[in-house]
Amino acid sequence: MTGRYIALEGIEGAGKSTVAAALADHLRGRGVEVTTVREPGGTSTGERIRRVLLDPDGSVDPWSEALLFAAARAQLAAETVGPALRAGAWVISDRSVYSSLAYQGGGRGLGLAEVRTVNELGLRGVWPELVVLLRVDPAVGFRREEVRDRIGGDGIELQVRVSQAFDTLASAEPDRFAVVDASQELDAVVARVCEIVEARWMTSTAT
Ligand code: T5A
Repeated sequence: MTGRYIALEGIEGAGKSTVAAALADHLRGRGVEVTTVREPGGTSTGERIRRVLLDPDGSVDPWSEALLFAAARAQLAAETVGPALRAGAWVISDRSVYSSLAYQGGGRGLGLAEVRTVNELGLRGVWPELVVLLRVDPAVGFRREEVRDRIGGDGIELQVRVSQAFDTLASAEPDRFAVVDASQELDAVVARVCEIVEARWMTSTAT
């Protein structure tokens, strides 16, 4: 048996962490075994890489940045996500490989295809089955964010480019992506995301 791999995506302040936790609670309430992870991070190695990547005082070249995100993700796939899926758990991930495509590929201008290739090498098929894109105006997301990391500190212009890249990715893979208006009240966003997941995989047992 294999589980389901669901990623919450979007720009800073879209609500990914909050909605990922609420979705995990919802699914556990429905009897599903859930593993939650975040990117970058989620493993001891990955959390160390996270500190390097997000240190506001750090200096990281764009390709070094892309490769560090890919390295943290490869570790997470090997150590946590792959084994959880093989054991039949559902993995809810706060960000995923699609963040690298949007931020490094689109936002930093390294190219979506190039960044996809380096990530594919490390992930070896461990790839999100459903990507929920929480879509919000960059100015709104930016206002919601309480603490700015090194990448958030690069300003709203980066967020605008990242947001455009997410839209491109969603259009290119409409079966994998579900786009949700994250400018709504939080309760409405959570309800919509739970509804999408239920409709995709749990319709026959939905209450
Ligand atoms: N990154 C990451 C890359 O460049 N490449 C990659 O491959 C990866 C994986 C770290 C940084 O790394 C970059 C992107 C980031 O710059 P992170 O730790 O996920 O990524 O950091 P952020 O995205 O910056 O996390 P945030 O916490 O800002 O955003 P979230 O998770 O989208 O938002 P959340 O849930 O924490 O909510 C923020 C606030 O908004 C409120 C919440 O209550 C909270 O106070 N909120 C709402 N308020 C009103 N209405 C709603 N609908 C709301 N939804 C949330």
